[in-house]
Amino acid sequence: MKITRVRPHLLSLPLPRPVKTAVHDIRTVDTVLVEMETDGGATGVGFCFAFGRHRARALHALVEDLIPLYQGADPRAARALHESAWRAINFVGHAGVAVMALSAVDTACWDLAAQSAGAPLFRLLGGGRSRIPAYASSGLWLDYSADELVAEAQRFLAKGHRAMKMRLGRTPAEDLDRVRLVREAVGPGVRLLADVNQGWDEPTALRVGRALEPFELYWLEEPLPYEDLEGCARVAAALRTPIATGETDYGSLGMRRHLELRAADILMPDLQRMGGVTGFLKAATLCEAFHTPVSSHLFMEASAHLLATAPNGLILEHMDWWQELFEDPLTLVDGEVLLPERPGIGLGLNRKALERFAC
Ligand code: SMN
Ligand code: MG
Repeated sequence: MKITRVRPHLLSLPLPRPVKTAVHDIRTVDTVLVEMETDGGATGVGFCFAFGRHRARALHALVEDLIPLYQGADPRAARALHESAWRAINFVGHAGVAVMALSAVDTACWDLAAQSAGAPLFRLLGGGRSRIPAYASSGLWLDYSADELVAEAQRFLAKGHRAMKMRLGRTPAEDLDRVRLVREAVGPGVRLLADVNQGWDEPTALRVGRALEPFELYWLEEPLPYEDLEGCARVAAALRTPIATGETDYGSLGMRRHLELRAADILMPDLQRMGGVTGFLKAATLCEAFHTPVSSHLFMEASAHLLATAPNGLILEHMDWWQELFEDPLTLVDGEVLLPERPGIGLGLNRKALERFAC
């Protein structure tokens, strides 16, 4: 079995409305989707993205750079191919756009490896769970009015979600009021998560974090600038609410720094910053060795398989921005995502959407 063609598609996906967090102001999700074909006629899919077309063009160039390494190779050697690609990008760096581009290629390659085994990816990897708890994350943004927050929380419940994430980082008083409002709207039985997107300093995190404790947040995410791991460790040690971080760091070594410093209670490796399925598996195993649960960040399509595989896989971030690209998007039942039983990642490609979003 041989990879005969690797095709990167540059896409720009519009959002239903601009997205605002303490660090993001997003209008389009500029995506590079990688289609990888074999001589047997199978197609594997992976993608990476950035906010901004020029940044996505940089990703596209780095995917093109990796194509000669994969073309002609057997996709069942996904891990070995990742190893050679990792060595090849040494000079440009094991972080940033090179790793993000590798992630898309590595994920497409694993999709093919699982297809060739006739198994869904999570089964090829030895996973035993066919559903995984998920939390709604495409919403409850920082600029929503109080009415919009409540309406969206109710919409999530109506869709079957039993967990959801809101964003913090306005004034401390507003943050407290907004958490109270959403908690009252959803009731005590729903898991409510809050993401500060690095918007606080340490004293604010300690003060507001303590004031939030009566609302029983499932977790408090990225309270501090991502590089302040020591500060985050102090916040995690001081608060009763679990702290989740990790989405902004690169590679399993990035996760190791968090683990060694006990910077958080839960880590959330981001597929594209881990360098794809291969890197995510390493990160999840490392977390397991440190008795730390893992969640995911965006990329729910491949991450669902990875969390279903990891014994320490906790909960999946349900972010629907890319759903339209797939023929058979993931389905949610009673707040859990069902793992597709089709071979590979198992979602197929929606060709019409590829055309519609092409740049
Ligand atoms: C997030 C990341 C990227 C874009 C929007 C929101 C957020 C998350 O940090 O965890 O979903
Ligand atoms: Mg986040």
